[in-house]
Amino acid sequence: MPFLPQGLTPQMDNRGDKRPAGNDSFSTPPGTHKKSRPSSPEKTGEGTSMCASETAAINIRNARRIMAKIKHRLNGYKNEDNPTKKLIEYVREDISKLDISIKKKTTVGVFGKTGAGKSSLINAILGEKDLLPSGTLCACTSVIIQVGANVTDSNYTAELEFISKEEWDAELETLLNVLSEDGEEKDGALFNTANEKITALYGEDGVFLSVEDLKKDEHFTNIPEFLKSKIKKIVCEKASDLSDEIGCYIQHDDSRPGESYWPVVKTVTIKVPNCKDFLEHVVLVDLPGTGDYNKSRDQMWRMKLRDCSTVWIVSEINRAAADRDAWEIVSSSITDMAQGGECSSLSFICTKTDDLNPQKYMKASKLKDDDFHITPEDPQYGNKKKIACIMHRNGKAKEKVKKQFLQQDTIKKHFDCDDNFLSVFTVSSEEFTKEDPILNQEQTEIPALKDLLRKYNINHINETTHHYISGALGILSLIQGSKESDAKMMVERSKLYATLERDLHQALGHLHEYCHEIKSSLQALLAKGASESEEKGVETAKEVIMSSRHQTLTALCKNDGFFRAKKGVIDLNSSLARPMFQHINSEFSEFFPVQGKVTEKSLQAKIDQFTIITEDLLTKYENSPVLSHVLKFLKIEEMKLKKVLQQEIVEKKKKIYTSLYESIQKNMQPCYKDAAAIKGRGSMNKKKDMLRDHIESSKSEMFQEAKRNMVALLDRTLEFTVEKIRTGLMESIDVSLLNENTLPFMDIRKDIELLKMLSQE
Ligand SMILES: Nc1nc2c(ncn2[C@@H]2O[C@H](COP(=O)(O)OP(=O)(O)O)[C@@H](O)[C@H]2O)c(=O)[nH]1
Ligand SMILES: [Mg+2]
Repeated sequence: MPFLPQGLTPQMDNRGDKRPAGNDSFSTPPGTHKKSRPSSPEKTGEGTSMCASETAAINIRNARRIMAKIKHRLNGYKNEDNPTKKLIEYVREDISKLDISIKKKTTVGVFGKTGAGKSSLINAILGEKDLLPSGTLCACTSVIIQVGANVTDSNYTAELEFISKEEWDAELETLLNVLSEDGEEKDGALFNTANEKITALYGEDGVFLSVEDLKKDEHFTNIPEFLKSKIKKIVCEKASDLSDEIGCYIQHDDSRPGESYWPVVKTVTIKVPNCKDFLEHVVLVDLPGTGDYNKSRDQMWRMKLRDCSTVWIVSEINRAAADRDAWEIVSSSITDMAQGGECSSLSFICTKTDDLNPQKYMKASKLKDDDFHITPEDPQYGNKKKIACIMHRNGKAKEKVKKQFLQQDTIKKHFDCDDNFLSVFTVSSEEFTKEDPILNQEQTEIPALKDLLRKYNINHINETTHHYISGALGILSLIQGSKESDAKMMVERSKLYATLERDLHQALGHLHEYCHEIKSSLQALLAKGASESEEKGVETAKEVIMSSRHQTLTALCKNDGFFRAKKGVIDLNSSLARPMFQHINSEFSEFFPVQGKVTEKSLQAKIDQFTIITEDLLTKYENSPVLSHVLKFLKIEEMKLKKVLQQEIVEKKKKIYTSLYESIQKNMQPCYKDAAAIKGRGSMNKKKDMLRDHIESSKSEMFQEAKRNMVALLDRTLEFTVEKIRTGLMESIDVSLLNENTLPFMDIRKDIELLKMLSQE
């Protein structure tokens, strides 16, 4: 069958890709700067998701109102006796706690080389073609840009965070060193970056100034915030104004030497109005792939990456299928995304799909007009041909990228890659933004990406809403369960208390056993890994040292063993630690999976299974007018506790995993510092010797210490988990069963009915 391109054959489906049918411009909220697009067919796909988020938002508002009323009514009981007062206080506090966010924002990491089209893509998604500056030839800055929604007013804002003045002073020394190197030791890429940084900040003559002169505050009168280590805030009414203002902080501009400040900027956080529906709980982070050896920016880069729940790899469609670099960036940072992070899916985004010459494309692909069912007589022939070619190439690119992904062994090894793990998009930001596009919006696939963001946003809202409403119902159950307390009931209460206390003790015992098992298992793997690191790790590290050029070596030392060069990452600590990591990686992923799939062996599974409020118990007390409510309250408290733990464990597991690396880095640090300070003739060899000697002399202790630290951290996390469940549940059990306190009668049947209705929507 000949290939029938989309758009020409409306009856065809989306060929299995994940794009939901939807057309963007017709459901943008009022006030969004969007022009109408007559060439696009109107669809309502997005409408449903908008409604869902709106409903959830209304529900949570209503639930809050109900709970505020309850709190207010509790205020009326001021003169109660002591135990009751305490109970009232507990309930009031519990209501306030419902508002504490249980979920952090979803971070989307946008990866890609300079020029790949990241900024244009983000602009297109935001519907703000002028927001992020795009397209300058030498935009090789390494500023991290975060974009989120401004939900408070209609301004465009930016917050700039600078590196510290001390750090810049230290970097200046390195930069001048790089610039003064000559002959064989000169490293072109480093030299250019150093040159650019100095000229950007100080102008053309900067390179002739001494370190002392360059350090002077007078160069920074335009950015007093940098000297004071403060955040600089910029607020504008229009996107283009903000773009103009932030340009000099994020972009290199050859034509304005001395007026760019990007070398001292660490992150820029931009907030955009009118995008609440897809960015309220989502942050897009532009993670530039270019390297320059700035320590704190590198740390920030890794920290941000560890926070990403999904990563977008952006690459031009022309290169996409063969873009080794794009996969390389991911592979080289894989553990910061997997075990050391919380990434659970990847999207590969092929950009600039409109950039195509139909004649050449058809010739190269051996395609004829017939294949596209078009004839030159058609008045729309030219456009139809181009659209057909674009869609044809898009289809092919998707296949190729997916095929290529199958060969990415590193990535596959670290992630549990099911069919949903990778999605591929073929986008044209240009066509999406143009006044007279030939592709309709759907074909540009920008709406599909926006839908993806919207989905993250809605998930967040739904989860928060669910948490609030079920928590509120729990509290109301407690109120209902605290209003009757004759002698007979007190006996019943004590009986239930004893049962729960016993069951809790028992269940925690099982959890403890499990913790012990995973601890010993990790310990054993680490021990094996440590002895292998002593051999193989040390060997590889020495090779890295020996094969590094002088400036790379210096950069490596200045940057505590980690250097993100333009060509890729060089990491001495990783080389040392690799065998240890290799030994634990797969088991570690089993204990702490992040991809929503809770493996049998995982701590999360054990927590999920943990319960002392069993179905049997609920049935047994089903008809008790008081205790049935108490149990409902406890069940919900238990659920809430588990939910909070789930998030905390993800954060803790990242720390456990990275502790291995950090231990080794810490052990090496004094040596890096000393080596970096060696100057003068023959300094390269002296540096190499120093590094090798240190590794050799400390290897027997270094890896053992890393092992001990990791096990200790794991131990603390497990202990924390068990203790949190114990104290949390015991407190709830105490408050609901132990005391003779009763709440004054409050008729809350209506409120419960209302909340139940909200929870079902
Ligand atoms: N034809 C075409 N050009 C694009 C598209 N997206 C970006 N570009 C161009 O590609 C260049 C680099 O884009 P930019 O967004 O700055 O890339 P970044 O460095 O990854 O942020 C600019 O000249 C853009 O105009 C697109 O969809 N189609
Ligand atoms: Mg850019």
